[in-house]
Amino acid sequence: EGTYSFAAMEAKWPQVWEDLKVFTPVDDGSRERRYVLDMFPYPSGDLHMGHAEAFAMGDVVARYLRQQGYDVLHPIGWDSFGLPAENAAIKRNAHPSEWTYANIDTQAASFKRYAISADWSRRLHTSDPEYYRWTQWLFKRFYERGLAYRKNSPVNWCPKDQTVLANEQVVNGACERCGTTVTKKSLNQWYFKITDYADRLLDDMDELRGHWPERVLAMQKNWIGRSEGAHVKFVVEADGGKAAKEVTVFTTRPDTLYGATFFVVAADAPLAVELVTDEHAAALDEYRERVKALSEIERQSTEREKTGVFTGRYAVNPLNGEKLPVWAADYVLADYGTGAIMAVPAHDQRDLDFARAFDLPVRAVLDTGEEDPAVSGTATAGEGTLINSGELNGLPKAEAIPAAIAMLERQGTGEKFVNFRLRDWLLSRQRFWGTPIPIIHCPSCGEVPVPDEQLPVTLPSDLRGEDLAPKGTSPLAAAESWVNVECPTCHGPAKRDTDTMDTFVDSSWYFLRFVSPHYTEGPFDPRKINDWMPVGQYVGGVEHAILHLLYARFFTKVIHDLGMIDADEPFSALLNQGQVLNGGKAMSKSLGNGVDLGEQLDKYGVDAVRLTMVFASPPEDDVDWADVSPSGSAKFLARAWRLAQAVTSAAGVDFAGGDRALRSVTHRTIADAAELLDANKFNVVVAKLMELVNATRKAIDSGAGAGDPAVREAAEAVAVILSLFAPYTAEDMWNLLGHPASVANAGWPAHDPALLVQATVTAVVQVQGKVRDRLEVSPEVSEDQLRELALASENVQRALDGRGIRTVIVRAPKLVNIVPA
Ligand code: ANZ
Ligand code: ZN
Repeated sequence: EGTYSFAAMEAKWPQVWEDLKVFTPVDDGSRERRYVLDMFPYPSGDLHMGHAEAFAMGDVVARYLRQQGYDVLHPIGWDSFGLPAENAAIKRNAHPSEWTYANIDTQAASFKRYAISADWSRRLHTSDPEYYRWTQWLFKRFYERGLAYRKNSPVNWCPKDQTVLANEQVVNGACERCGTTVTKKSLNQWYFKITDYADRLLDDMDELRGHWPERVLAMQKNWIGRSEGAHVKFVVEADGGKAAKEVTVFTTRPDTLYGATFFVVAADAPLAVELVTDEHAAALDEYRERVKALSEIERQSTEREKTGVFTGRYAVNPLNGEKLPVWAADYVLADYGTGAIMAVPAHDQRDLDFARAFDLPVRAVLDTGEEDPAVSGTATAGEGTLINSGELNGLPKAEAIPAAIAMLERQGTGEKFVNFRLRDWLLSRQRFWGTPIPIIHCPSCGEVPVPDEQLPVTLPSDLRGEDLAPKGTSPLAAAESWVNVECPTCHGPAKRDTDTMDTFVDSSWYFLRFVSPHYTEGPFDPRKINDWMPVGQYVGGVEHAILHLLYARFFTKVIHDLGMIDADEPFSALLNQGQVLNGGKAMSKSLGNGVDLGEQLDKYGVDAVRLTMVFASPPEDDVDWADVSPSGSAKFLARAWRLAQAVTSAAGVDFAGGDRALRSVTHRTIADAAELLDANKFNVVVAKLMELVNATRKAIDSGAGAGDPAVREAAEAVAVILSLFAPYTAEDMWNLLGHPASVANAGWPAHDPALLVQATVTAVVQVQGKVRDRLEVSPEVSEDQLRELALASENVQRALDGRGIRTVIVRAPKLVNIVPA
């Protein structure tokens, strides 16, 4: 008799699984396919508690689908380009690949110990030339379609990391990575034209509703930020030595045009400088300096007092010819809409605050029944009818909007316009450890893409340490033998583009590469891709709610448009697992509340840690490690394991003659677990499993006994269901029960619906005191049900022989006595 030893199991089973290729899909179409994917890790150090939680959840899904008979693709790889490797290389005078691949090896060993049911033969790393060759190839296809382009533009610049940041990487005006205040710099940068896909990215979210967390969809919707309204052209009159100029505004409220009393341009936009008269130029300059020092958050705060300067110019309202003073202010953003607005203080609070600060007129044009905003200081935004608005008077707001647009269109001064908050994706990085942009700049030919057959453009291997330190230009610029090349078109001297790609590019298509990671003729095998895509269940943290998921959706749509895949959404279902906290707070160095995953695994075993992650809460909720009990999980696992040890009947025994009460619990657990798993209620499944283990133990100790076939049936069901959460214990149980490895492919046990109903009792039916029938009924049968069943009995009807009924006495569930009239 052995005792439960997680260490012995962890030493024994991984090799068996590897030899049997248990987690490699057969991929031959003989079984329906399912693709389950966890967001791939970044190789910083070893795995941590967060990985342990996320990958436990994804593995439950993969293992469950495998038990259900699907051919499951559950791959693993690494998102292995990125800044931390480069910083480590600078510090250690090394090449970033050394740090990266050493960490990957560490993490891979931990994943294997953690028994992720991954197909290791499909392992990929985005920093491998075999991978980034195809990232470059895809970039070229985007480029050919006009979806990758270069433009000179002010960009977010981190003075410490010396690199450009995407808007998304600027958090509260500071660099997401190092917290340094971000400044602006003008650079020639590569962009992906994601804005071309804004409508589709928004509309196709309908397909995802119900399968993705509502909160993620809401965040994407808000990020895309579709606003319906109009573009309206105002002419800023010639003045102060400057010529007249047409300036367009974006407004969602063209119905309020008659209520515009002033005009505002973004103070930090070039337009402000262009418009200002000489007289006001110095004031504007000074104001612009002040604005630059503010963070985006401060600028957009509605709490802050409104500031601005008059430009000395007037804009003419196209509908009524009124002259509106043009101001420059920071509450109007340079990079939203057109960077200029018509201000309607009566109906827009920001404009009203500004009007009150600078004593500008307020004119209500919508009668909403509320107090006059000029008096109350509160802009009115409700429904109402138009006033003070010429030909629009009397119209309700909903009709006035299209009417105003129609007037503008007739005049040629405006048109309906849909504005998006979404910006094009800035993908250039002036860093080393990323995918080189496959473009050559030739003095005579201009931008020349590197021919496909010359891909990949590999990173030079001789740059290391200080060579990689930020200098404001890409470190690649210093690698002269790498930079200077022959132009593929004219064969004259030319230079490689020295920027590398945002690592979000690498992660925007890795799920496609997993389908055929060793394919050499393209990014993926066209004969295979539609077999697996889209991913049926994607699992990852909510921190990727916007960028990664939006970019992956964009890539998938473009690749779909290239005719390369059928799917135009990459992830049919998304699960955001919660975080692992300690003491109610996220684990962090500064709080010193980090929990080391390796130590937990050493102490409690892999299975106990995995089970705890899953059992502690629904998968979407956070787990507070201070509140959980891996030792409780470990005790439960040993208890389950001992069931298998106790069973004395032989494998293959017919369960039919087994104890009915225990069989009923087993079959109910199997049926409930499947339903709960389909709804991602993993924690409840574990609770049910605990009940089944208790019931089985009771049957062994004080009921049917260890030799009863029902006990074997229960122990086998425990092993199969447990294999989703605690693969080592389950495999060991399966082995004790006399089955060959692996329990992972045992198949989900079928449940017998007849066994789901509880055992019956016998109800006696009497007519005039004589027993006329016996009915098998549920112990829960109601009086009414039992009365109906008794009266429906043929024997009873024969005994009544057409007589009416005086009374029926029912004592559910045992007795019915019928007294005839
Ligand atoms: C006149 C007006 C009257 C407006 C009114 C609103 C209410 P969303 O919905 O976010 O798209 N706006 C336009 N561009 C802006 C910019 N660059 N910076 C700051 N504000 C800007 O908002 C569109 C509205 O925000 C536009 O409609 C404009 O103000 C303002 F009763 O025009 B509105
Ligand atoms: Zn050339």
